[in-house]
Amino acid sequence: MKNYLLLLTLFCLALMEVKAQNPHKDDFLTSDFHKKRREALRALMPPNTVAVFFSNPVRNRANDVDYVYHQDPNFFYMTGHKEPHSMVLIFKDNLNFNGKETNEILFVRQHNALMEMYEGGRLGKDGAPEKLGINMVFEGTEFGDFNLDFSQFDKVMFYKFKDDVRDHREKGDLYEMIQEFKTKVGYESKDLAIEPHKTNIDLRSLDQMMAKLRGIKEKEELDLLRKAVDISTLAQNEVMKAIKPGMSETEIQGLHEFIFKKYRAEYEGYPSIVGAGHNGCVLHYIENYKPEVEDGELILMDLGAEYHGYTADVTRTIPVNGKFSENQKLIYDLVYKAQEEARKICKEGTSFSELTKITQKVINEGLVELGIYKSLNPEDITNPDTGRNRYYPHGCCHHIGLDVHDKGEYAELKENMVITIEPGIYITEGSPADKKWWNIPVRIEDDFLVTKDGCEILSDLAPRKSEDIEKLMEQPSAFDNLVLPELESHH
Ligand SMILES: [Mn+2]
Repeated sequence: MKNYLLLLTLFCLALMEVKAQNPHKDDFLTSDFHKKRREALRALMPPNTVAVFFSNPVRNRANDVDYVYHQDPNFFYMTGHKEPHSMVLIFKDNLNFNGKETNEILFVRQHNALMEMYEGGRLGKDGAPEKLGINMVFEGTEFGDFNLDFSQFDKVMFYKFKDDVRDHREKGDLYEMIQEFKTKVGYESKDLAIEPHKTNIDLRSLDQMMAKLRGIKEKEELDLLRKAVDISTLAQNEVMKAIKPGMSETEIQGLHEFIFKKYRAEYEGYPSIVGAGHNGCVLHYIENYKPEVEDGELILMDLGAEYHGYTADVTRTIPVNGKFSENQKLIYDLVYKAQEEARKICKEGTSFSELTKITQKVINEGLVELGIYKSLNPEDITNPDTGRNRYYPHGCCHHIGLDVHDKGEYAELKENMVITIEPGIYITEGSPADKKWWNIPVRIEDDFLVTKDGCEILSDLAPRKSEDIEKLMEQPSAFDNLVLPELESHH
C-alpha cells in the first residue's frame, strides 16, 4: 500500500512537471476540429447545395493604419484560417475538379514579399493545405476565371454582404444618401443588390445552421472558454484588491488588461467597460475616461478576456472604497437574488424567456418593496422615452463563444450551451426614484455551462456576494507597491 501511494505521488509529480513545462502550448484548435465542423455543417445542408463563407474585411482606422484584424467567426469556425481576403466553398456532395474529387475549396491571399516583410508571412496556397487540412486551395486571383457553374446547385447559401456604411437604426443614413445619389446620377452596378430572379440564392438557411452548430460547444471549445473565463475572473479579483479612490477608470481598465495578457489572453473579447458612479449606468460605456474614481462610488467593470478566439463576459460591481453603503448593498443584493433565481432554473429545457422573466420578476418586485417603483403596473415600471423597463432595461442572457454575443439558438437551453446571466439595476441621476438611490449602477454577470439537469458556473473564481467582495477587497494587492516615476515635462 505504501509503495502504491509512493508510486502514485511520483506519478502525480511527474504529471505536474510535464504540465509546468508545457504551459498551454498545444491548446490551439486543431485543423481536425475545423474539419469536423465542416462535416457537421454538411450533415445539415440539403442535397445539391453549396455554402460559401467570406473572411472579414480589413477595416481602416486612420490614414494608412488599419484596425487590428479580426477574422469573421463563422469563417474561422469553418476553416481555422486567420487571414483576410479569403473565401471557402463547402459542397454538400463531392464534385470533380480537373480529375480531382473534393467537397471543399479554399481561396487565400497570394504571397507578396513586400507586404510579408511588413506584416509577416502569409499561409499562401502552398502552406494552407497542410496547416488547415483543406486539400484544394487556390489564390483569390484565380476565382475570377474559375470554372464553377453555380447554377448547377439547388441552393447557393451565404450571408448577406455587409453594407459598410449602412445603419438601419438611423433614418436617412449615409448608405441611403449614397443610394439616392447613385439613382440620381444614374449609377448602376450589378452587385448593388441580389437579383431577385436568381432563385437559387438563399440568404437565410446558413445562419440557422450556424446557430445550431455554434450554440452547442465542443469539448475543445469548452476548454478554451474555461481558460478565458478563469483569466477574466482572476483579473477581476486582482483589480478588486488593487482598486483605490483616486485611480482613473482607464488605469483600472489597464490593470485588467495587463493581467489578461500576463496569462496569455491575446485580446479583449469586446471593449472593456469600466464605469464609476453615473458612468456605470451607461450600459455600454467604453470611454472609461473618469480621471479619479471616488470614495463612496460603485464601479461597474464588464470585462472579458479572449483566449485563442473565445471570449469570456464577466461583470463585477464593487465599492471603490471597499465597503458597500447601506443603499448600495440593498440594490446589489437584489441583483444577486435575481441572478441566483435564474441560476436555479438554468438547465436543459428552460427557455431564454423564462430566464429573462424570472430576473425581471425578482427585480421589479424588489424595487416595489424598496419604494423605488410605485407598483408593478406597466406604467410605473416602463420608461416612456425608451419603452424599456426603467431600471433594468436590457436582456438577461446570451451565448458566449467566438463572439461575445455568440451565435446560437435562443429558444430552449441545451446541454453544452454556454450563456451569461446578467441582471442589472441602473438608477440614473434625475430619475423618479428618491435622490438617495441616484447614481447606483449594479450589474452582476457570470458565465454558465448548461448541463442536462442544471448548470455549472464557470466564473465563480471571482466572488459574487456583497460580503465576499468586501472581504476580498481587504486583501493586499500585488500592485500596492508599484511605484512609477512622476510624469513631468522635461522640455
Ligand atoms: Mn454580456
